[in-house]
Amino acid sequence: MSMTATTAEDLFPTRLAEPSDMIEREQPAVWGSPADGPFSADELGKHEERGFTILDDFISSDEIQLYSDELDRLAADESLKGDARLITERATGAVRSVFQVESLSAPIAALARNPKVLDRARQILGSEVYLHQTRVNYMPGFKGTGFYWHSDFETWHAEDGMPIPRAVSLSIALTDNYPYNGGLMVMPGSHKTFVPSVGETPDDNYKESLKAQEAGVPSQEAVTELARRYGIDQFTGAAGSALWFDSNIMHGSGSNITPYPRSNVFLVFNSVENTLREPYAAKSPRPTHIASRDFTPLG
Ligand code: 6CS
Ligand code: FE
Repeated sequence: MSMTATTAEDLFPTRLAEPSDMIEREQPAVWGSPADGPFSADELGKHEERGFTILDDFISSDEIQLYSDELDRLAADESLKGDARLITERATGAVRSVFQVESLSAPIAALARNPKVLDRARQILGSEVYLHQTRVNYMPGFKGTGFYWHSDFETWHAEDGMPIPRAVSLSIALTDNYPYNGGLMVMPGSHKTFVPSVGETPDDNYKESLKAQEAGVPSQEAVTELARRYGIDQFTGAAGSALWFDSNIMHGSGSNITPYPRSNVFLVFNSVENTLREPYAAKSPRPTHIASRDFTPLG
């Protein structure tokens, strides 16, 4: 099999009528080498094996303040009310996410080009990269709701037309992540296994899926099998820590009934050799504020 997607062949059939076998992925998670950037050989090896890397103190306290101020500004921005880029909580109407945030915040646009970010994204993906999706997430205390288990790549493949899992996400924590305030759970190593989902993609699925994902999630049997194979880890870390994770890793989060809110900046880099086509399992592509079709390399 070719490592780059040069044909329109669908290597990851999903949103199927019937359950089907899991697919063992042939593509690596790490496409570059130690000489290409800041990650050491050891870090790259662990990233390949586990599908994620945590870097403590990735940003300084001044940077935490800068981006937190941007989050506060965006959440309070009256001109964004009713804007498609703003996603609110079903139950409370509180701001849950703001998408395409690099177009709304100069500091976040600059962050994506900061060498400590961009050089690592390029190193993992072994090519020039562009921004597939960006957002800031707000999980309030007491009433924050999580996301059921999913692979991001499953959605990006089915609904956005991303050919193969050659994308990496960076989540930078702006608040402390404890085991108990709705933090992300991941299954280490699960990025190697693609779980086809059952059920057609509803029209305009994105209007609901960014509040609570229903289409494209794995069956309970599949989650049970993956947990048996890989176990479950939780991302904890102080504000300023970074989580780099593979596009296909199985992850999810619970709700947050603690008083401690959780917020992060979330940047998804895709390889310029893996640009989007037509969706593999949806009638029409999602809007570009959720899945960019501007494939200009970051530089
Ligand atoms: O839709 C997206 O692009 C992202 N959001 C959800 C809830 N699932 C897939 C992916 O993580
Ligand atoms: Fe996700």
